[in-house]
Formats: sequence, C-alpha cells, structure tokens
Amino acid sequence: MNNNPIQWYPGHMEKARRQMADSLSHVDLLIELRDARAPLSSANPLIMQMVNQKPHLIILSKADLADDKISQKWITYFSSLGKEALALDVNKDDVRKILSDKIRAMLKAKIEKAKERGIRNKTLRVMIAGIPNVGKSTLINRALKRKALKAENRPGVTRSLLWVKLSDDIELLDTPGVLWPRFDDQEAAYHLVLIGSLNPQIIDKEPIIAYGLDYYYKHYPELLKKRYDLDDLKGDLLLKIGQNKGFVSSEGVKKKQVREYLFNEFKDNLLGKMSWEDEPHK
Ligand SMILES: Nc1nc2c(ncn2[C@@H]2O[C@H](COP(=O)(O)OP(=O)(O)OP(=O)(O)O)[C@@H](O)[C@H]2O)c(=O)[nH]1
Ligand SMILES: [Mg+2]
Repeated sequence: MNNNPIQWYPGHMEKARRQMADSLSHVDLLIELRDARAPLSSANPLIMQMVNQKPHLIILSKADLADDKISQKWITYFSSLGKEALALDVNKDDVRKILSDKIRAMLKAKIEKAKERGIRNKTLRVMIAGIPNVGKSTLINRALKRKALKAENRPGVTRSLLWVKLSDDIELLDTPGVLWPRFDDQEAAYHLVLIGSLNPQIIDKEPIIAYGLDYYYKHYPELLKKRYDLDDLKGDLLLKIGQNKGFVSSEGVKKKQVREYLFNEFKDNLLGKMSWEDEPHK
C-alpha cells in the first residue's frame, strides 16, 4: 500500500463513464478488454460496476506480446470463476469470426426468444469497454476489416462513443478508455505505465524503471541476457547495459540515458514475450 496515492482522472473520462452507463440499457453484451500482460491491473472497477446483469466477456488483448503460458493460466483462472474469457492477437487471429461466433453463442437464449416472437435477425448490441490503449478501437477495425476508427499507441485516442455495424445482426459500440480515480496500489500503476495505458508524466519514472529491471531479472533473466549481450546478471545491471549499448562518456556510463532507453524498451516490449502479472494463487 502506498500512503500517497496517485490521483488522476481527467474530465473526459468521467464524461465517457457517464455516457457508457447511459448506453448500457441498449446493450446486450459487454466485452471488457484487458491487457494480457497485466489482466488484474488493467481491469477497471468502474466497468465492473456496469457488468452487473449484462453477459460479460473478458478479452485478453495483445496476447502476441504476453507470455503464452501465463495467458493460458489466466483463461483457466477466469473460467474457474465462471467468467467467459479468451486471449486474442488481433494481428493473427480471425477477429471477425471469433468475435461474431462468441457474441452469437453468448446471446443464444436471447436470439431464440426473439425468434419465438417472430423476430428474425435480432440486432445484438455489444459495448467494447476497457482502460486506455488496450486495443478497443483496433479490435473493432480488425473485426470490420477496415480502418473505421482511429487507433494509436497512446492512451486517450478515442474521445466519444460510436456505434458501428459489424454485420446484419451485430452492432459494436466503441468507447473511450476509462481509468479509475486513484491508484492505491503502486505496483498496479507501474504496470499501467509499462503497458502504455497510463501516461508517465504524472508519475516519477525512475522507480518504474528500477521495478521493470528487477522484474525481468527475477522472471525473465534470459530475455535480459539476450537483448543486452550479458554473460551473467551479476553486479550493477544498469551500468553493464549502459556499457554494452554504448551510453558512455568520458565521465563514465550515462545512467540517466540508460534509464530512458530501458523505459522505452520495456514499454515497447522489445525484450520478447512477457507478462507483468502471473495468475493469482488460490
Ligand atoms: N501487438 C499488439 N498490438 C495491439 C493489439 N491490439 C491493439 N494493439 C495496438 O495497441 C495500440 C492501441 O490501440 P487502440 O485500438 O487505439 O486502443 P484503445 O483501447 O482504443 O485506446 P483508447 O481509445 O486510447 O482508449 C495501437 O498501437 C494498436 O496497434 C494486439 O493484439 N497486439
Ligand atoms: Mg480507442
């Protein structure tokens, strides 16, 4: 626990949250995107409040960046809680088919009921929600097979709610990324910065970089060795990486520059597939 919680909740997020709550009555299914590398920190309590009575599907996005074994453990974990969950790599998977099939399967009872009342091709309305930068708009673009929505690798790209038609029977609602008002859990805030969902401007970067380096040291030593040409991981790693990567002046290794370099390396996942959070032990 941190005594000095990080507080950050821009006005546009509160506006989006209110609009999402208002739209819920028109929605049949809520798809919540979480980053496969940090499925707990990227969950949103504000979205969880909306889940209540709606069928709810968790999609672990960016599965191509995450540790496959750990993603699998997360899916098993969510299933054990009775939650629907799947991991997705939007660059490889047939998003249109996976999404359409899953939506129709989860809403089967609703479709049947409509049929009994003589309604064929009932429109299924699906809200796509999640914290910033988890890939909501990209998921919709891939499903539509065209670039209908703006998507960029930074938080806060989508600013308003927008319905798009996937097929005769399915409509998807893109929503702005929404975070929550305060972070009591500092590690969670670090994870959000490291997956690109929280702007680092509001947090001191240095402890995040130290955390990241230590995490790789403990969980992915081989990735560190390979990426930075290290024979072993003894001694001052920052110094060794600085030397190997040429961040050196006449006064020695330029640690500030090494830190900045490592921060971008971690954020861009350049060391290889990895996850910041293992599935919780039961
Ligand atoms: N590697 C990888 N990158 C992805 C995947 N899905 C999305 N991205 C990238 O993640 C970044 C953010 O994507 P967006 O679709 O803009 O994310 P968003 O959730 O709509 O973000 P906001 O609108 O800011 O809330 C983009 O650079 C995407 O290319 C994925 O499955 N794998
Ligand atoms: Mg978006």
